[in-house]
Amino acid sequence: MPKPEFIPLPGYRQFPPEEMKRRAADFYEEIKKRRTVRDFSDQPVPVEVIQDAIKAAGTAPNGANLQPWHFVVVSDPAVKRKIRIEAEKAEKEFYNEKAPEEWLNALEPLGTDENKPYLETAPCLIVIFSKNYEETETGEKIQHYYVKESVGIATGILITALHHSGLATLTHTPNPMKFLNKVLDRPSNERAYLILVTGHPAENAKVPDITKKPLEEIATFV
Ligand code: IYR
Repeated sequence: MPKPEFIPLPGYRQFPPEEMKRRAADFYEEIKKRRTVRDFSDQPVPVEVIQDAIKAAGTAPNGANLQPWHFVVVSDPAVKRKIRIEAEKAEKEFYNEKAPEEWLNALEPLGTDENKPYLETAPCLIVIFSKNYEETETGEKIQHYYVKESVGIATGILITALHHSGLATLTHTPNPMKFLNKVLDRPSNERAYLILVTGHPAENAKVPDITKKPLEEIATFV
């Protein structure tokens, strides 16, 4: 990568403390309404919303600014169907054979199982791929760094952006996910990271009545 010029921080705004506190509190009020949804309606979503959310995800801090990610947006019903069939195959094995008892017990309160109808019902599946390296047109291999961390942060921003637009999401990780390279025709340097099921919640969508740990439990101020 050529050495960039250094420029004054673009678009930075400092807020007076009171305004800063209000903004922080407002954002918490907004983001705490995000819930993982498993009942989706088939109502379509504007592609511009998905495009802007992915652009937001693409601003994530990442290793050496090599941006080790690729997002595949699936709305074609035939492709969604293929993904559902393969995911349910993998999940059937997970729930019935591979998952240790302790893991199944941990999942019990969430009521998940091998059936994944939302992979077809939801209008949009965003399949996130991580890239451990990149190959240039001349065949040169460019190593990527902190790939999992980078893609995790980008995914967090993507979820936040979609929530901010009024869409619901579900992070789905069929195990294993190798089939996604084949179904979506992605190259071997890409590895499926997760499927972000995206859309509007079904009218009667229900979520488990669970809580988040309080601040004292998740943070220490020294
Ligand atoms: N991938 C499976 C199992 C699963 C695992 C965890 I950890 C969850 O928080 C939820 C589900 C599935 O999607 O059902």
